[in-house]
Amino acid sequence: MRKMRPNSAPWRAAAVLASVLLVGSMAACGNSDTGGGSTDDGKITLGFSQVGAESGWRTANTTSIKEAAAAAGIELKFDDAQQKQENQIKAIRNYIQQKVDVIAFSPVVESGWDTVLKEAKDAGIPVILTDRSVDSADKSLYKTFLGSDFVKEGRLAGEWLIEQKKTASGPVNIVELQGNTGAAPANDRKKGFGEAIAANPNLKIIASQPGDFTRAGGKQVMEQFLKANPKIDVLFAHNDDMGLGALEAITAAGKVPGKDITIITVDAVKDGMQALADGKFNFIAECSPLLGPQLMDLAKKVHAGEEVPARIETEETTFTQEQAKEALPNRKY
Ligand code: GYE
Repeated sequence: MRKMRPNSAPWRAAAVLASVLLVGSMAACGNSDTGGGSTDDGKITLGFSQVGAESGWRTANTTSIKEAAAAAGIELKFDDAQQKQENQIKAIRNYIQQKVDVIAFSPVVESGWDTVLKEAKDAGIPVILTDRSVDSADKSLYKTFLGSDFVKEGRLAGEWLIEQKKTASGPVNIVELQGNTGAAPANDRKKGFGEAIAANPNLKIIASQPGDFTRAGGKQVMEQFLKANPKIDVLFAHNDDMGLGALEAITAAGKVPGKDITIITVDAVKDGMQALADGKFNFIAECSPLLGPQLMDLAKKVHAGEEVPARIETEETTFTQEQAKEALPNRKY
């Protein structure tokens, strides 16, 4: 298992090299006197199916992928599936038909991919999973999975809460806003958090519902939670956006976020970090969306038939309110 920060030196070096090559090839294109063949010949076409545009994380991820493709001289075909598996399957089938060199996608849910992945394999097109994984038993259906350890993120969130509540003598009522049903980060963050808080029987999840990773979803479900439960001590939201939506519901209910209700989220996008620095959130487990440069590097490697690690894990950290204040000025997303 290889761990590398997306902005670490080797990746930066790769990005610089890629842009040098790109500029070089563009210069060659512009010079018709060279007599050489089309420089487009060697250009890799990558078909990418994105989940949607549901969150700040997703927007940053899409930007990272588009910028990295341009920098690496890769022709990107991009499709936004609007959080629907059927749209992703359609996009992947289109890419197969168009005979792209490499297919990459971030699966909206974990199951139900075997048929389309088999079609890509039969067509000889390598597939890279990025951000989220699939539950296919046949690991030969894709080359690698690049992304975070979502179970760990949930566990880090739960461990922080255990530490905060270690002296609690009575019940601590927790509500949970889950990501979209069936998504790897929803399943895994729930699992990691649940396992960590099991260490203290006072900590109880009294309600847990999907808010689909959106602000609107977070707000709406939090309103229901507040109506149904007079005593809520903690909110664990599977991403910043749902936590930000929930803030509105909490304030409207006359409670003070970050004080009356402890709020823990995942991602650490700018708006989430601002809420943390402002004392409205209490803790964030980071999840980096800056996967573009690594993805382009992998696309080149699998296209060249090179072996790549089966799993590449993104390195991430956690933030308290104080740490958020320090990190905010340099936050890239
Ligand atoms: O946490 C959430 C987004 O798959 C890691 O999807 C991603 C998650 C991210 O909508 O904000």
